[in-house]
Amino acid sequence: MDGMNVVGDLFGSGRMFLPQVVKSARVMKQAVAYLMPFMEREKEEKGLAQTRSNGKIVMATVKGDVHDIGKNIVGVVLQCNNYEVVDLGVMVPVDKILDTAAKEKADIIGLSGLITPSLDEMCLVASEMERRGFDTPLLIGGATTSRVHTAVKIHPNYRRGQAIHVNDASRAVAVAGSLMSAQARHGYVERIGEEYARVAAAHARGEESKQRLSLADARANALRLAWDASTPPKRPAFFGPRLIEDFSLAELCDYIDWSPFFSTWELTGKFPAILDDEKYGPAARSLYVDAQSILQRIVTDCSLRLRAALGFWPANADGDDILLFSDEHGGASIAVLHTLRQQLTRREGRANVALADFIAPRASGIADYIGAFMVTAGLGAEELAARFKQANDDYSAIMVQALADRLAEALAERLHQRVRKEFWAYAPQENLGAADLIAEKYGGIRPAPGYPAQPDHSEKATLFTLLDPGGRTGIELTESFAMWPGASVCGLYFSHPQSHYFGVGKIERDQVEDYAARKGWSVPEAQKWLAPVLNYDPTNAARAAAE
Ligand code: B12
Repeated sequence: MDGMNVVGDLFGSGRMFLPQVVKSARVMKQAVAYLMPFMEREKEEKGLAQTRSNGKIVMATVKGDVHDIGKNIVGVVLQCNNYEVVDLGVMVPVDKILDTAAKEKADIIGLSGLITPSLDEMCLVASEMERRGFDTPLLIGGATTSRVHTAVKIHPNYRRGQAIHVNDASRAVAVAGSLMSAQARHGYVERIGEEYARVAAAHARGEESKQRLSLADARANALRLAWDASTPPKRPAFFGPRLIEDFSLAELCDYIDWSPFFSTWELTGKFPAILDDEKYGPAARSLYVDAQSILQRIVTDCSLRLRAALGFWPANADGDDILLFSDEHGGASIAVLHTLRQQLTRREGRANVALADFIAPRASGIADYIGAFMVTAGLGAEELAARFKQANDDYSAIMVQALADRLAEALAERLHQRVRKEFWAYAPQENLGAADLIAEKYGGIRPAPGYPAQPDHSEKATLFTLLDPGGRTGIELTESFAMWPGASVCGLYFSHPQSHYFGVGKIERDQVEDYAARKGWSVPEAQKWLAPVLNYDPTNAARAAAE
């Protein structure tokens, strides 16, 4: 434990990096597991008191969300610093989190999540903590969480205690330390409270001045591509959904984008340059060697299973929606994909884009097409990671998760390449290397529901119905539209050479009402799923309407 204190100090002062810490934790855990029976016996014989931890933390990925790599990393780092961590896993309902926290007499509660619907669930946990009379500090982490969201949306639900955003593992120890210190705690919580009040006030001031274009004006400035019957969009090789099974883990290794892998381990920089980075180089090289060795084991043992489904449909734009047809003779559409339009004021000559602009409008009479896909590389990942955890090897368990995520992205990349060259074949001669693929030097895009071009996660439900009605991929959608297994991706294919990625940005109430009508939702329902992109506060708007 003294050794781990040194590791903790070195990590805190930036002289040791995350992979080295997690690796040290493995030595510590395995040594403790060996020594524990002897230590217990000695304590009993000598009548010694139990050694106390620095504090107890109950952690969970919230209901509806499946992402836990960040939480797992934080858990290991806290354990290294002598905190007792009760990890409840993923998709944990609020009652289980709070009942466990009460039963375990937790000093701190920690929540994690990947996608924006989880932010709402975090607000719910905070308000339940208020209702049930908790005053335990509430730590918030995960990709879409932020200091502003914590200050503006989560903390106001929890006046009895303090919600605190923690953006990475290295900060988690300092925050927990301040909260557990009898001397520092009061001042620390007070400072955070004041800081969040300032953040919330600045946010409210910023909101007032952010008027956007009306939806009508934004539509008047839509992107108008030159649809020309003489160069019609290329027809795909087949229509409808298909399961594609001829992928191998080995072929995917060449399609891995390694840069995000290093950022997962808090080593930021572009691959392969990071291997020679002055600061991170040695840690990055050692991590890369370990990753390669586990990856080779996964390939040899086939311990992760790949699944991919894709499909193509005749399609035409109808305003901001995209209508899908079963065949090229038109008729009634079999599905509607809904898209959102940018409402920010654009510079002269720049359009207010929606994804629907990349598909030929119905009125053009031009036959156009759209594709969709869903892939996973995560089947088997949970079991493999659990085997490593069982052996007190969190380093390899986290590595498995990080590699499964990379393989899911690699599968999406490889499938998209085959779509361009083989299935849709609008670029059969394309010949791009791995770096060019990562740099997206090809024609066409594959935007995913949840990404900035389509922030509405619920659109995944339409893709699932179209692509995998029988559930043969093994990928499941949770109530928050997260995909299980975690290492899964789904999205759309657009082939138009001018299709590009963009961010919808914030939208106004007029678009929310229009979108709700198109989706068959009530306005409050639309506001719930579009919460992160609303350019107004629905609670203020409702209050103003009532006054
Ligand atoms: C890797 C990644 C993936 C992987 C892995 C996902 C998984 N296994 O769940 C793959 C490629 C599979 C993927 C898929 C998807 N992704 Co993704 N993904 C990312 C990416 C690039 C990094 C996330 C990550 O793993 N970071 C590394 C870990 C270690 O960091 P972390 O989780 O944030 O944790 C750290 C801190 O937050 C903190 N922390 C975390 N938890 C806790 C808890 C406590 C108590 C504390 C104290 C601290 C703490 O400490 C951690 C360690 O430093 C982000 C973009 C980004 N740069 O953040 C997008 C991102 C999260 N993804 C996004 C989306 C939309 C998706 C998809 C929905 C896309 C799609 N339609 O297919 C899917 C959903 C997957 C699913 N299972 O449902 C969006 C989410 C935006 C939104 N509006 O919701 C992002 C933000 C990208 C973007 N810019 O739009 N994704």
